[in-house]
Amino acid sequence: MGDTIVAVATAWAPAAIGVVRLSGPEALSILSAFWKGKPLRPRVAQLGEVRDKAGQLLDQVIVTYFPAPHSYTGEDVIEISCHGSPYILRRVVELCIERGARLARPGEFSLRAYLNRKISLDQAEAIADLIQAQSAAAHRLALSQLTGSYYEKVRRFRSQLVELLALLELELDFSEEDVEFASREQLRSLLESLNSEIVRLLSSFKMGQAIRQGIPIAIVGRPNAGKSTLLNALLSEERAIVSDIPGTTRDTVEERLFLGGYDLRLIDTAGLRETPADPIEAEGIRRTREKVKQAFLILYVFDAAHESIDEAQKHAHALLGSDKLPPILWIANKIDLLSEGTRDSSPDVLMISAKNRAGLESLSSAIIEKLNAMGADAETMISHTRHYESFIRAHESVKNALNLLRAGGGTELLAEELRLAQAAIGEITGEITSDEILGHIFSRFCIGK
Ligand SMILES: Nc1nc2c(ncn2[C@@H]2O[C@H](COP(=O)(O)OP(=O)(O)OP(=O)(O)O)[C@@H](O)[C@H]2O)c(=O)[nH]1
Ligand SMILES: [Mg+2]
Repeated sequence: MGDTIVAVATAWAPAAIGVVRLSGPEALSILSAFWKGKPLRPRVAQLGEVRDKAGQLLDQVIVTYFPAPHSYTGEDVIEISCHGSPYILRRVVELCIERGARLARPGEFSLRAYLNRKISLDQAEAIADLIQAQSAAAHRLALSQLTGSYYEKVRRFRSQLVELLALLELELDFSEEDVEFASREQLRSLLESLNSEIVRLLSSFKMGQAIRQGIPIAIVGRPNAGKSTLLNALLSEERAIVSDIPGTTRDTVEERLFLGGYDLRLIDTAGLRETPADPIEAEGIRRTREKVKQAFLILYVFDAAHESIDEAQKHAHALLGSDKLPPILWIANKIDLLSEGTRDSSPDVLMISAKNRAGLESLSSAIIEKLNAMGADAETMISHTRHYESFIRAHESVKNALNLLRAGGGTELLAEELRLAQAAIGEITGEITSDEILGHIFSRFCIGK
């Protein structure tokens, strides 16, 4: 800290405008060396020129000056909006460096914002998420962590723990007098509700993480059922090879699909059968089983011209087992080959013709409905491993505290557990942290943020 950093804050590609950002005590004096315009007034966009050392005009720019502490980083910040030419942007950055600025590291502006207490650590992570969010769901989670329900929940947990702890500590101060400031009954009920809220939050982690990274959904079924045809139909693109030879798909094929505000990782797999034709197909089937384990949802496709739903389900369970399977959507394909009367319609089965792109809308709605039923539409979710690990520790301590209460344990031990829980949650917001953690978090950022 202490030095002045500079970076291009927008993307490196020709665009209408591009922004160079300076932050630090020398920001104003660095700018004034090449700025030709009226003296800068705080938080006013001002038109002027950038001229190089020889006095040559480089660009007409708009400059905004945010004096400390009312800026993103809490330091003096200057934003120079240039024409978005990568050449101009590079030259402006060079001019700043010639005058003593240093090129910022990834996330360094946000790191300074955190160190100057403009944002908390979980908010800094949320800003990185917001920039990277590609789906409505990921955007919603990032906002929830930035200023919304997740942000508030974490702070409420912490303040509840602080309050309880204060009562217990008061009791310890007066320990000679054998008084109970905190009613044990009240304490227990508060801790129990805290406990169940943490348990609920912990269970959201897998989905929260998948929403940020893409929710894996596997298309599974016997060879020739039409899985690859379905993948192509959903993507509206001839992505996977389709043929009437069973065992066409050897390796898994994965593509992103944005559907209903979710970022999905749609995985086409090798058809499952008991007796693979060769070792390559056997390896393909092994990979299918792997993908099934990782998937959040299975689209099980069967050929309705050859199998009834009952037969298909029996086969599926024989091939996949029924242990710990993700939820399954049953999809009867090739209904174009069936005459009206023979369609075995059941409310649990989606009837489609992948080849004719029939029934895809109902299938898409069913996928979204299933994900929502799994809690994917919740707003308050844990989406970072770092938070998850802290919550696990907070949970351990809350559980220990409850056990102590039930066993009539001493105030001292109880207070210690609450202190640990409070510290674990303090790590999430960044009140307690190490340089190693900071380095890891801010390296995820882009340069200029
Ligand atoms: N009539 C009809 N044929 C279909 C339909 N969907 C797929 N097919 C045909 O079924 C055959 C197999 O399709 P694929 O999509 O390659 O089947 P797959 O399940 O990926 O098969 P593997 O990769 O071998 O496991 C191809 O000849 C497709 O044209 C459909 O809805 N109707
Ligand atoms: Mg295939």
